[in-house]
Amino acid sequence: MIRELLTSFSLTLIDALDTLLVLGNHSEFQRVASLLQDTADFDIDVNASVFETNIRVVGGLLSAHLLAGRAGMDLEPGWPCSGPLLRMAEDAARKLLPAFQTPTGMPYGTVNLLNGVSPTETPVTCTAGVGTFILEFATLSRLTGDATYENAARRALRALWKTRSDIGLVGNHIDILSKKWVAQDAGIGAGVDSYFEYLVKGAIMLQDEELLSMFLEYDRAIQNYTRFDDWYLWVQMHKGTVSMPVFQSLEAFWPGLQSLLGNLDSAVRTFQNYYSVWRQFGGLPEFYSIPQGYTVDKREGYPLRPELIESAMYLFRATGDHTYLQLGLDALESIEKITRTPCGYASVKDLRDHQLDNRMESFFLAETIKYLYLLFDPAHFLHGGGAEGDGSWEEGGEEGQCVLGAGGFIFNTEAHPLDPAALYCCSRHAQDRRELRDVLLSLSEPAEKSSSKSKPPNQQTESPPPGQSDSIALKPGEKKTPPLLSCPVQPFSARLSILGQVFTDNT
Ligand code: DMJ
Repeated sequence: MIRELLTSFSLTLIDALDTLLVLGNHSEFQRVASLLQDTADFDIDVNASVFETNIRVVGGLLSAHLLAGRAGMDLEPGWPCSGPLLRMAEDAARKLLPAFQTPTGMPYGTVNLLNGVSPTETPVTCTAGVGTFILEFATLSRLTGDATYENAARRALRALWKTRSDIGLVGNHIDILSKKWVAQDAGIGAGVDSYFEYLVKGAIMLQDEELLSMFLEYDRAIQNYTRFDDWYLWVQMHKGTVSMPVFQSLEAFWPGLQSLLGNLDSAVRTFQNYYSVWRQFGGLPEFYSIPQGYTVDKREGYPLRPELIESAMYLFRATGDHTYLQLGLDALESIEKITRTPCGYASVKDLRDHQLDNRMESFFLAETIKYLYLLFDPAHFLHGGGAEGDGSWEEGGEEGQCVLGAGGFIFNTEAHPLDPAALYCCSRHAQDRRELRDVLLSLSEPAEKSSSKSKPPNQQTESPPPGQSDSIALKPGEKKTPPLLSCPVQPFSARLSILGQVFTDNT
């Protein structure tokens, strides 16, 4: 599937584009961004994974769009609320929307980019394939003013939330039409991982308490039923009995996520468990049997995944402990010594004998390299929180009203950074324009007529995303509440520290 995507719409180029900027290669970023604008085509007869296309292509284009100014690209007036890379991201996302047109709102796993969902498509989707859209889709909606994307992602999230078991867990694969759980293993790894990641990061990026409370409820059940000695096992979602006592390499994102929530002690202990596996093999095997302390048959490979390095980056930022730099050095050494080939870095087929595979995943360029670089560059602008004049923020928007990057960045699950300040700035401008239009309409037209025109076309049937209310005109008895985050008056990091108290109170 990914191979198909790669050849037909430049998946690797899109996935790797923002890494060029992170490494400081502006000229190559500009060349590739222009090349993509001239050549990438999503109007093709290809069956694509809805999840992968979203995290790699939509996410990659959105972050390239948001970073285009720093890369020295020519920006059109109105950027970051408009721009060619944003339009490309929207084109790609529009191709995914037919998958969400289901009675439940939960998406199919695969869509044909030209023809929509095949009538023979399976309705069985993994949990992450349902719940990993809010970051990209809300970014699109808030930058463009078209609420369709965020509404689709939220509808899917709410539908999935309702399917949790009586003990508060979700399984691995669900029938999106009947809402029946087809695979009932509950855990934090493959098939589920980024669902939890998006509840937390969505809560932070959108200052959204609904997403946060969903996560906190899941987290209570996860800690209760799946955690043993700071390992996380797989359990039956209805009974909580252990079904697979394995650690999967994909689970290594969890300590990083915990550190975002302020659960540092637990994050550090779990990281140490995972790091001990890394030291045993010089990499993380896809599956590791906890009771046996060894790899699992046919899952001995290490496809250069980023997750442990990603967690090391967050934990080094949070603690300053050099253990995390040591993991970075170990990773660099393994990657250079074991996986380097004349034309790329190869996935390790078997960590026991360091046999290589003839493939390199695009997440190696999008994530592994980026997180490694950021681990060793704590002053990088993507870490945020810098002082005025250190390049951590830039101006954007009409007449430069947007202060971009000042509140840090949220990485999507493919390590594509998204800028919450841009979202707030663009949705505020869209709101200003709607308010101005409402005022002008109310002056020129009779009351009922103007009220029927007050919604933008895309919001006629769906409610707008929070922060994008249609009108400033207050209904009788209604109080105007200030937005949770006001850009650019208050830096995002300041708001985050307040939200952090909510996180720690509950855990
Ligand atoms: C990436 O494609 C994403 O992080 C996804 O959520 C799962 N992990 C792979 C890389 O390991």
